[in-house]
Amino acid sequence: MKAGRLKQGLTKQWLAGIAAMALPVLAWARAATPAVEPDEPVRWQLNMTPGITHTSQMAYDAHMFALWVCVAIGVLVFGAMAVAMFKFRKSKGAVAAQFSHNTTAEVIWTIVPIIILIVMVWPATAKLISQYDTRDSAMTVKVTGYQWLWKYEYLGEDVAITSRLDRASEAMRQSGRQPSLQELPHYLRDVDNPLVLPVDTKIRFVITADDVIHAWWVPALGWKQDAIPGIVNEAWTDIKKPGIYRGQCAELCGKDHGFMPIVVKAVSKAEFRDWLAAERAKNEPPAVAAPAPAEAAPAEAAPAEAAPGEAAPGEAAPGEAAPAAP
Ligand SMILES: [Cu+2]
Repeated sequence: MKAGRLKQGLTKQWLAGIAAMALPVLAWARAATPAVEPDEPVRWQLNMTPGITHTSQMAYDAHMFALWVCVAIGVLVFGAMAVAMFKFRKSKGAVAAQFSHNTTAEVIWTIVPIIILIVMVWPATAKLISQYDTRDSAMTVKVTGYQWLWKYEYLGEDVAITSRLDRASEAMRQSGRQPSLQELPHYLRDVDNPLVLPVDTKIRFVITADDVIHAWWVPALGWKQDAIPGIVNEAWTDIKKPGIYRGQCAELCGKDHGFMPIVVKAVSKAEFRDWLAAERAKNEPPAVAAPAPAEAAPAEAAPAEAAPGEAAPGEAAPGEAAPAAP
């Protein structure tokens, strides 16, 4: 009788505990994001998204393949355990087998995992090699990380832009107020000048930094690349869907590390050509001035609010910074 009451009390305690834990989760789930952009994660999302590039699709495929291999192994192992526990239990009179060595069993449990690993490694390696193959790209963008903004140079196009936290987010963060999703749906995730890229184009990136190590990361593209001073890293992408894709610096780079977001605006090829022409026109000297020398570096023609590290000695001209294709 006493034990029964104790058990009842414990059950009540457990139920109350679970309910208390569920409350914040439910509240969090109800606060829906107002505008969901393509490939943005959504609340209660269980799986990763396939992304919008070749690389992200490959990562998704590798992940799904590995997941189903794990599911099959899980079903087999837990199934065998369940059968062993229920069919051969002591109460049914089962007696434990006595054996110390079984060469056949040992060979099987060595060979089978090796085969499974090879089956998984083979496609994963092919995907990895393809991820690093930057040959045959149609254009190159040089990305330079600064404390705390990004500079994008369209190599060979005489166009360079700097991209920093948008004014609305900056003002909100300086004010110390608590922003709401309605007021600023992309608080700390918006920039003044997004990186405009064409869709269905193989774009090569050369990525470096001017001061400390940063990392350029847009999850929808499917990769993240370190931006290291003195080193030029390479990456590539081919965006399949026009849209806005957001990311951020992924390397702790100083006090404003959390305030240097990345925004990629993927547009059609025609729209991109128009945008590029408009940017180039902005950088052209006024008609009254003497014609600029042909070798004027695009960095000199950058907007007025140029990067702090702009004039740093030893900063290579965009063309020089691009390493020869492997
Ligand atoms: Cu950074």
